[in-house]
Amino acid sequence: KKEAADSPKVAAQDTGKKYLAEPLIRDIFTADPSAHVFNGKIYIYPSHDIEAGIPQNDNGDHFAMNDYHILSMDDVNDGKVTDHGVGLAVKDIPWAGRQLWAPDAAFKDGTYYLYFPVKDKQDIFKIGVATSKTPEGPFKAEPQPIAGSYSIDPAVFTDDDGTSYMYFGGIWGGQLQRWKDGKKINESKTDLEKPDEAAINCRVVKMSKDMKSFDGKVEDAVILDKDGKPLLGKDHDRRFFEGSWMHKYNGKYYLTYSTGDTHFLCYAIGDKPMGPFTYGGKFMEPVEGWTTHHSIIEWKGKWYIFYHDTQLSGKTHLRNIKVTALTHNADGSIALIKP
Ligand code: FUB
Repeated sequence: KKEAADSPKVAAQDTGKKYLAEPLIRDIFTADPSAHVFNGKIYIYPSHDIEAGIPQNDNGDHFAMNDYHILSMDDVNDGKVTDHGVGLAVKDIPWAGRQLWAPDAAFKDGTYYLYFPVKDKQDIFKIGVATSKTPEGPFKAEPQPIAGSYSIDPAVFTDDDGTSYMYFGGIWGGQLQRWKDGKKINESKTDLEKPDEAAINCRVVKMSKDMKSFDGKVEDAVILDKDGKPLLGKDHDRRFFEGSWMHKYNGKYYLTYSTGDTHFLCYAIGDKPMGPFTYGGKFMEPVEGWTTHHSIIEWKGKWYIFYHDTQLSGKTHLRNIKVTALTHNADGSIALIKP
């Protein structure tokens, strides 16, 4: 794994708070934490890693998760986490086959929505939605995946005008390379295998008012370099791989994501929620373990990143979630975190 080269600024870590950058929960393995502030508390929707005994491969078969535990914190400043138990399980999703990967959640008009990627019975990743009247669940899944969905890692962002958008996708085991304009195009196990052409983009789509379907066409969340050219497939240090998140800061839209096989978290900035976005830099160096996946929230006027590593197990498929401070610099960049 490499060191990030393009950001000289290092985020100040708050060493006075011992839980920062330490595992938040130790009795189960958790990963891919999507954090949200609901009802004045922080709710975390993570993957629940288990030892399934499946050897590690590039397809991610070793990530064979079966359910989600929903967690909450009264305050990011005390590090205490409540585990609300199982909020949704594969066995309760009528269309699901295997592998419950990184989820996200949203709230609208008295209902909480849990969005989840899982392979269907034909082993194709689709994205489903489940609902609950409480943020901690339990959630009830809709009988079918969201029409027009594919691939993994949904992240739902609601803009100031109340419009919600889903960002999604992940290449390699996440199968995004198999799709174009909503249709299956190939069976590649990695990417488009066209290193000198534009890289595969994260996808973005407006959510319908019912939050259970897409409103309009799934678009590419295009990431351009400083010269306005799309990042290329061979640009593994900067191109989108998986694990997107959206947050708004000072009126700008920050698309953040993992570069996968180069293990960075990067950001790209846009003027509109659906892009295009201009690549801004790396903001987290590689963590322990192959995957890196995050979410970003504002809490009491400060910004935090929830992420994971493998500190507790040393195994790439048995991860533990963490939180630490995130700093926006005055020039709009995000300070580099050295985990
Ligand atoms: O947890 C399974 C997969 O690993 C996620 O969907 C990816 O983002 C990566 O973290």
